[in-house]
Amino acid sequence: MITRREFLKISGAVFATAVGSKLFLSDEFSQGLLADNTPPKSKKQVATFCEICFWKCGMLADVEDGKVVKINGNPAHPLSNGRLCPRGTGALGIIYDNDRLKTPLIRVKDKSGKQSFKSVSWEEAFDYIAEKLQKIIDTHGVDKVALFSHGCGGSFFKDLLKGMGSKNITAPSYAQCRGPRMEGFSMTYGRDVGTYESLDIPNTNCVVLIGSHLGENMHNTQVQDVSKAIDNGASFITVDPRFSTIAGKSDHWLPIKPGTDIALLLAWMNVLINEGIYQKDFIQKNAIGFDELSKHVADKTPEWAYLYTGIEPEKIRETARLMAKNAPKSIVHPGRHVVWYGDDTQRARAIAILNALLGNWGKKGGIYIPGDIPFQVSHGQPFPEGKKFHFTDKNTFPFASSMPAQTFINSAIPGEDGILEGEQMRAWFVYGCNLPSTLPNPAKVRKALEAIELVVAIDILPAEVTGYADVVLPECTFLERHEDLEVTAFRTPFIAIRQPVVPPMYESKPAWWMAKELSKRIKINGETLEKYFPYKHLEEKIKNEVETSGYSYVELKEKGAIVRNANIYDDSPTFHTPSGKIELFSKTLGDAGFDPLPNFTPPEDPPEGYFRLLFGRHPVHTFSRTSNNHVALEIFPENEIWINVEMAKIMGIKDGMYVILKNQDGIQSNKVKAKVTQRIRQDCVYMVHGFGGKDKRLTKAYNRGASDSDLISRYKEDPIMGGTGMNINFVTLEKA
Ligand SMILES: Nc1nc2c(c(=O)[nH]1)N[C@H]1C(S)=C(S)[C@@H](COP(=O)(O)OP(=O)(O)OC[C@H]3O[C@@H](n4cnc5c(=O)[nH]c(N)nc54)[C@H](O)[C@@H]3O)O[C@H]1N2
Ligand SMILES: Nc1nc2c(c(=O)[nH]1)N[C@H]1C(S)=C(S)[C@@H](COP(=O)(O)OP(=O)(O)OC[C@H]3O[C@@H](n4cnc5c(=O)[nH]c(N)nc54)[C@H](O)[C@@H]3O)O[C@H]1N2
Ligand code: SF4
Ligand SMILES: [Mo]
Repeated sequence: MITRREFLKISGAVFATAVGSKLFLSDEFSQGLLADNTPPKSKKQVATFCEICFWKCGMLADVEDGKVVKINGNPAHPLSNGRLCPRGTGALGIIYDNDRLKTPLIRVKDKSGKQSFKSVSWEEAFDYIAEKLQKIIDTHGVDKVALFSHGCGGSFFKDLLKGMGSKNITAPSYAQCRGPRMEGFSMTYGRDVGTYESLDIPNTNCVVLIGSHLGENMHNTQVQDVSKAIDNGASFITVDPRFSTIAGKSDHWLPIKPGTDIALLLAWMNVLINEGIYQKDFIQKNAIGFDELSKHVADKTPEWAYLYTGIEPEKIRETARLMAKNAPKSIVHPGRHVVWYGDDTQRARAIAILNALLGNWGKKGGIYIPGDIPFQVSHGQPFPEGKKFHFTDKNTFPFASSMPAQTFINSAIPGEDGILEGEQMRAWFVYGCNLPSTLPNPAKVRKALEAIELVVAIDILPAEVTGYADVVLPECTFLERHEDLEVTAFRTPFIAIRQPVVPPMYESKPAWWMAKELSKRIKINGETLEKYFPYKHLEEKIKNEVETSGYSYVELKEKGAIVRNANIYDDSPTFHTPSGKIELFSKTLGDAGFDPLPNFTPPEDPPEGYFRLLFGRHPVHTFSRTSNNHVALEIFPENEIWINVEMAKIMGIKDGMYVILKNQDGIQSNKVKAKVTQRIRQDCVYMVHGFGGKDKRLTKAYNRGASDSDLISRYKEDPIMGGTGMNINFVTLEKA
């Protein structure tokens, strides 16, 4: 068999098949490392942290003769406590994936206009980007340059953009994920609950989950916390249209009608206030707007909520009393992926208010105050003020603390969405985001990717998004690179290191190096941007930071983390809201023309014959990131569509049968296996996100299961902060 490198030596180019105006590369020439059965000559263990999701657990990698053979949880790292989730231990399937990007690629056209990717040197790739980008900046302005980013290495490209003077930095993990929660909690308490939700689950007596499907949503530490709470006898109340894994471990499963959670939350408040079982002293001392809230929920009785939610009034009362009985050791989980119906900031507000009535802020078994660890970041040159793209009014949201990613899509195509010819965005860097499977309305995302003059994709795999790029930069995997230190406020605040476990394979390189090399080639006002990357090697920077902060770099390298204790409870917490109190009633929202207290509006019902399409996580997969990982695929090879047994019977659909989904706009899915089950309501169907790969270059992901994203042709924007509610699509099922 011929290896890719030999092949490139022969031809200097890689075959490609054109799709639309841009192309997908087919790569039949990759070949993995051969298994070696001889006993190892050298063995070592290296500490680092994971990047298979963004929880960043500490790992210890066993390396034998330069090859990673096993990945373990780091006992000295507070996010893993010696354990990893199955995705973390399956990281070998990422580093040794034959389909990895191996060299930089540039899109070229032959005489007949046919496009293909050409494998080039790093020099050539950088020079190509720099030339195109410089022209765009000089002609159209730096405000036409943007970055999509998800993951640690994105920070170096953020610095590159900031150095250029562009403020156009977006992440789908905001408006397609936890943005509404951030804004809802910030408006109520003056801060969000943080990336590592500051929930004292191990010490609590009652946890309420509004859809959060912990255990399938596999954030390691939180799942460990949940099992501690279960061992301690804590009560769980799970609200989910689907009997999730955690519903199976709960005292109460409330199979709510999708989209009606605000009604339930208001009814719970009604019970707590009506029966006088809320934390009165806490509210009196810490909150404003109780009288308004009290009036607001007076008629939101359990009987009222029953009409919308389908949850029996007595069940609503019983569960309200259960949370009140345990307060303040009682937590309503704020959720994480909360962009569901377009009224998501208001639902987050309702959750925040309910938590306030339980008086748990700063309390043991409640929402703790994360502790900080002293640390001195070394900065390069200060960044210029920076310019933002002139977004249309429709794409501007009053309370968006980050830029919603879909507004970038809406700024790419001249003649659409009010973007005039010549005023569109021109250059995109895409770091670690697979845009067509991440943003709603993927048809439009693909069109935008085609319209953008220069697309640079930085990825480890030939993910679909790279098929739309002009230049593809192959990053080495997280096991092969340094990153900035992870300095984290937590129950036990810590500093953690990512360092190469083995050297990068192929021609792949770390993001810091790419951004630094590019910085040498781009000039603003006659000066290059290298001053924003004031180090020869990133390790020099992090070592310096650790040592000037008074810690031992040797210790950090060896242990993987430096951990401190902190006092995380506070009986007199401070709230950085305008009033300095918890704002049950939000004047800020009211003044901006929004409901100052959350209101419930019933969602649109599915049309006759249609089901609401719901989606979520699987314990061994992360989005499309693991859809090509053979270790994960051995455990869960393809996604399924969950359908209620009664509905399946009526439709003649049997368990395990392949079906095609068609949405309200006529969009069809790949074939996908039906999972006929009692564990879901009759009005909705459910599937795991991240499947239905379309790109043949991902040999293992190609054509496996169906893509939820493709069926999300509609979304409803949250007018407060721009979150894209994606649970508003409906599908029918037909036998395949
Ligand atoms: N339909 C639908 N859409 C969703 C969701 C859903 O459930 N359904 N979930 C939403 C949520 S919660 C979120 S947070 C977002 C996440 O969406 P994104 O921010 O796009 O994140 P991922 O899907 O993880 O991005 C995957 C890309 O990162 C690449 N990658 C993996 N590791 C590395 C690396 O080390 N370096 C680089 N440079 N690239 C790497 C992968 O190959 C892949 O192309 O999606 C949202 N969109
Ligand atoms: N294994 C694994 N774990 C992950 C990830 C991963 O990719 N893989 N991704 C991580 C990321 S980035 C995020 S943001 C989180 C996301 O994880 P979560 O925040 O837990 O959220 P979702 O994926 O939106 O939740 C889907 C659940 O909500 C239910 N649901 C749908 N509609 C409704 C409704 O109207 N009301 C209620 N009450 N429930 C509803 C669904 O049935 C499903 O059980 O997971 C994280 N953890
Ligand atoms: S939760 Fe799993 S995938 Fe996420 S960082 Fe931890 S080990 Fe990695
Ligand atoms: Mo997310």
